[in-house]
Parts: sequence; C-alpha cells; structure tokens
Amino acid sequence: MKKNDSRIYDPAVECMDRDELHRIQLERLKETVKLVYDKVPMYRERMDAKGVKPEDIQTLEDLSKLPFTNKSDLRDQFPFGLLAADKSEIVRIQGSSGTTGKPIVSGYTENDVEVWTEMVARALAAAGGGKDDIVQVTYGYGLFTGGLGAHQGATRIGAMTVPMSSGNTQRQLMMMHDLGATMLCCTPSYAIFLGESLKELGYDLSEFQLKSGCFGAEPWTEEMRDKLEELFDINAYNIYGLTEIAGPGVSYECPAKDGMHICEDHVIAEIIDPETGEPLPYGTRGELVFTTITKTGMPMIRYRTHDICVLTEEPCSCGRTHVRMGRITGRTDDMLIIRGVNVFPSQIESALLRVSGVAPHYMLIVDRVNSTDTLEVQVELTDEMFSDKVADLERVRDEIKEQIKSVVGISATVKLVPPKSIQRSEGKAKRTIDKRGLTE
Ligand code: DLL
Repeated sequence: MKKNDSRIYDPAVECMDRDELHRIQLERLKETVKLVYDKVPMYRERMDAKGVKPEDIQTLEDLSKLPFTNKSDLRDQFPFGLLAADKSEIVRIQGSSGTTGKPIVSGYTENDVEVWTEMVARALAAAGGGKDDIVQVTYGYGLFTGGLGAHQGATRIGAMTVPMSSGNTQRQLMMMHDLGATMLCCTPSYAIFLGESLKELGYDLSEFQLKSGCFGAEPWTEEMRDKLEELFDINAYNIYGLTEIAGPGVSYECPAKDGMHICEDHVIAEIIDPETGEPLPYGTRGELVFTTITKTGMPMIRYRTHDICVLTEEPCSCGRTHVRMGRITGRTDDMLIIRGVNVFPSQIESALLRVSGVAPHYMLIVDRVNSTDTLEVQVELTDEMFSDKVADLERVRDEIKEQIKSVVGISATVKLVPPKSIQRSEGKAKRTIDKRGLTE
C-alpha cells in the first residue's frame, strides 16, 4: 500500500473542542428550526401538531421534540414544497431515486453548494488529496450527486480534476494511465471492476500513479477494501452521503480507517430505534437520522435515512473530534443499491405494470458476478400468456427490460416464469434475494 499523505483540510473545525462544537451546533440548530418554521408549511404544521415552537429548542437534547422527515415527504412535496429559500435563490437541483419512477429532488442555494463542496474537500484531503493531485472522478455526473460532488471537492483542494463520469472501462484506464491520475473517486464495486480490468488488459501497475481512492454510494466491506488496496496498491477510503442532506462528504474516513467522521458543524446525527423512533446512545446500532444546521435551500429536520449503523464518540487517533459512523450494515426499508443506483422493488413493480400480460408477481435476484452487480427480475406470466408463442414471449420480455431500464435506469436480465411459480407470502411479500453478502 502506498504511503499515506493524508491532511486535515480545516483543523480548526475538524479538530474543534467538542463543547465548542456543541455550542455552535445549538446556535445553528435554533436558526434552522426558526427558518423552516417560518418558511416551510409542512414543518410548521407538523411542529404545531406536536405543540413545539422554535423557542422550545433550548438544548441539543430538545432536538428529539421535533418531528421526523421521510423520503415520502420529499415525494409528496415534490418538487419545491420543502424549499425554505425563494426559488430564485436556488442555484442547483440534484436528485436520487424515489420509491416510484420519479426521482426525489433537492434544491441548493449558493451557500449549500459551498457547504457541500467543503465537506468533499475534507474527505479528499483526508485521503491525501491536495493541489499536486490528479483526481479522476468516475462517479456519474448528472442528477446523481456523486460526479458533481467529487468534482467540486477536487477543484476546491486545487487538484487537477478529470471529469470522466461513469462507464467505458477501457477509456477510464487509458486516461488513468496516460494522465497519471493519483486519486480515484467511484463506487467500490466499479473500482474493483476497473482494477481487475487493468490486469486483464495487460497494463503494468507500476506505470500507474494512483495512491488513494474515495469510494462510496453503496455498501461495501473490509474484504473489498483489502482487495482494492491490493489491486491498485492504494489506500482505499470510505465516503458516505445522501442527496437529501447534501451528497457525498456528509461523512468520510481518515487514515485510521475506523469509521467515517461526520461533518458535525453542518449536520447533527442521531441514532434511533427504527421501531419506536426513540434516540439511542452512542455505540448502539440503529437507524441514522440527520438534521442539517447550515443548509438554507432545503434544510432537513430529523431526516430518517433508513441506513443502519453505529455512531461512536470515542476519540480518534487522527485528531479529528467529530463523531464517526461505522459501515452501513443494512437498511430499514427495501431499498437496494445496484451498481451504485438506488433501486426500490416498487419501481420494478411500476415498470411491470406498464406491460400487459404480466402478473404483479415478481422476485428480484441480486448478485455480484466478476465484481459487477447483476439484477435478475423473475416475472410471472398470466395463464393466457403462458400458452403464447415463443416470439410473443420474447416480445414481452424485451418490453419488460425496456420499461425497467426507463423507470429504474439500470439494465436487468428478465426471466419469465410459469404462472403461480413465485412463492406467495401471507404477510409482507418478500421481493428480493440479495446474494452479495454486503449487509447483515
Ligand atoms: O449515494 C451520495 C454519494 C455519492 C455518496 C458518492 C458517496 C459517494 P444517494 O444517491 O442519495 O446519494 O444515495 C444515498 O446511498 O442513504 C446509503 O444507503 C447509500 N450510501 C451512500 N454512501 C454509502 C457508503 C449518494 N459509503 C444512499 N456506504 C445512502 C454504504 C452508502 N452506503
């Protein structure tokens, strides 16, 4: 593994005394609560319903008096219902998958883009990034926050930024080799695929300059870290984030590689019991909840991420004082992340419903073959279709594939199965079999 030349981007903030940090958090929390109460009808109505006024927030513990926010709120308020700023102040829209075919979107003011940029700059510096680096950004550019987020952070640290976006493996490797990229930002699964392709295409690793990578947007494991560090001879760092809060950089790993520091001067993290909604102490596994305290476009109050992890307040050997979150070990909902794309079974269902002749009985089988996620969608035929000609069945299969691609944005293998062959469940239908072993 290459030498670790990690830096602390903003020591005054990242290594701040925790009492001082809490003081800043409280001040910012009060401002944010007042802002949403004044500007966002949904928050005002919910706070009124709970009998909470902005003045009731006097300590950080008072946060638990506030109502939760969910992905469904972003869907219901789509596209601009949750804005706390005037639309004319919004300079960017980013988005991610919702539970239906429509994405959920978040609006950013200039301030929000700045805050987010700073978060990613911290992550890249922690991974050794600086002005002498060449950062290859292989996250997708577009509504997805990966590409533009990493791009902004890399530009901020003064690195030479290479906006490759995702896909086209041969071209990625050629550029990485010819430009001498020193850092790579992409999903961990694609990074493994790139590393394996590098070998297969006969490249000599000693001709590459790569020293580290910031990998995230999907769950991964320590085994994958070992593999990546070996394949590229680099330091592989985890980076976490979500569109609703900012994008990548909400938390990031330092050289201790023992959890991701949360940018606590910009967000307050809680762990709650997903069943009861009660806050849980540090060290207990539960659902991660974020409240933004510096966002002005679309602040989020107690946003339930559905990601399961543990928070620790234990001091870190790197000197940063912000709490760390462990790897995401599961979700409390049925969201899958396939090739870095968030996929809800309900989206597949709505794609199937657009095709006549198929029953709404289906099963998603997710696997990882040669380091690439695969999705097989097994779809039950109706009795009428079952007796149809092969050509007709092929047409149905192609149509399903097309609809899935258009609704979900990823390609799937479609397998038509006989009527009544997919097991019926008495309770909540089990729609997915995930064979990747990434979550508990
Ligand atoms: O995935 C933002 C991002 C881009 C993070 C690039 C890191 C790197 P969304 O598309 O909104 O945003 O998806 C957010 O992805 O709630 C987690 O379930 C999952 N996720 C993100 N990072 C990690 C990670 C981006 N490091 C959802 N480990 C989150 C595990 C992750 N899961």
